[in-house]
Amino acid sequence: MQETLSTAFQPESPLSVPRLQAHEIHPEAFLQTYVIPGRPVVISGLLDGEPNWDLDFLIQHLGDRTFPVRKYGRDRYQQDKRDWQDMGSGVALRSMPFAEYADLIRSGEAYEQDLYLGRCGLGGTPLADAPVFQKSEAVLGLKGSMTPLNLWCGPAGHTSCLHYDPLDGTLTQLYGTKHIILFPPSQLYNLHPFSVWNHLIYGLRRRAVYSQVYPDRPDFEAFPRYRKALAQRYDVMLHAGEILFIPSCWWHEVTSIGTGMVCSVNRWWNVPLGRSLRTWSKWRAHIGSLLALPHIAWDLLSVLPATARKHKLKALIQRL
Ligand SMILES: O=C(O)CCC(=O)C(=O)O
Repeated sequence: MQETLSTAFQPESPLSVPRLQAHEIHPEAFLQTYVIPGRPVVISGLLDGEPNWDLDFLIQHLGDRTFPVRKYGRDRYQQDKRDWQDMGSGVALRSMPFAEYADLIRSGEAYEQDLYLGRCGLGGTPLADAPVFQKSEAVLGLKGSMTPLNLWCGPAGHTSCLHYDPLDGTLTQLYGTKHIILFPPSQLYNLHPFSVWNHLIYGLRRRAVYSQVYPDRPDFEAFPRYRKALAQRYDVMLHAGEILFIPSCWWHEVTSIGTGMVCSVNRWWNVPLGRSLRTWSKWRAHIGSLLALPHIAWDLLSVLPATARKHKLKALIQRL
């Protein structure tokens, strides 16, 4: 299988995210130290005894379920992001049963075309209520989940580009390793985000929560403020059995490393009110979504008379 592309640029001294062992955690202390202020943290030892979520395990539990697979295309990362017409959940989708996608991973085609199974809800599948998640969420004292569990799975070498989410997230690593670059919300403008006005033209295909910078191949001439952001860069290697708490509006770029398949599950959580109100990035994301509404309404209207209406509606909902 393929090796991950080597990176051309290394920051001088990235910061590191604190790590906790499951037995050290008290839910109230976790809430006060990490959730209320919004600090990222890696937790180990909560998934001990969990079976390997390798391809055979996933085929056994999800093989006949159909998922929307994102078609990124491998040459995308050679392009200037300002030329991108879509990103994240806005990219073109191809629906297929998980077993078929697994074949594409095994044959190397998923790597060649950068086909990624991103943010696929596990609701209604045999893995939806896997006890391991209930146990780990209870230990962390997390309450107010806003979404079901989502699967993020694909070939090593895939990168989910630098972006932020308006909700708190827990990313649970189940197979393989992901390299995650993080920046705090304070670096919003130093990361040169796409403008919110993009949403008027592109709807949710080009999002204001994405950065125009490649953090490991920066074009300092085009994006000079990125130099300042580097002083606030954190790097994490998230291994199978570890959970990363990503507070709302923390920027993250996630790269699957090594060889073969890499798999995680995430969930998003309500943000404590005080932090939610004072984080401008969150408001900005919501303003972007509001500006996208006319475009979404237009997409909906144009889908209604279409022949493959059900399929196109599904693709639209996946983007939201
Ligand atoms: O694992 C990935 O590829 C991306 C995950 C992500 O963006 C998240 O958990 O918020």
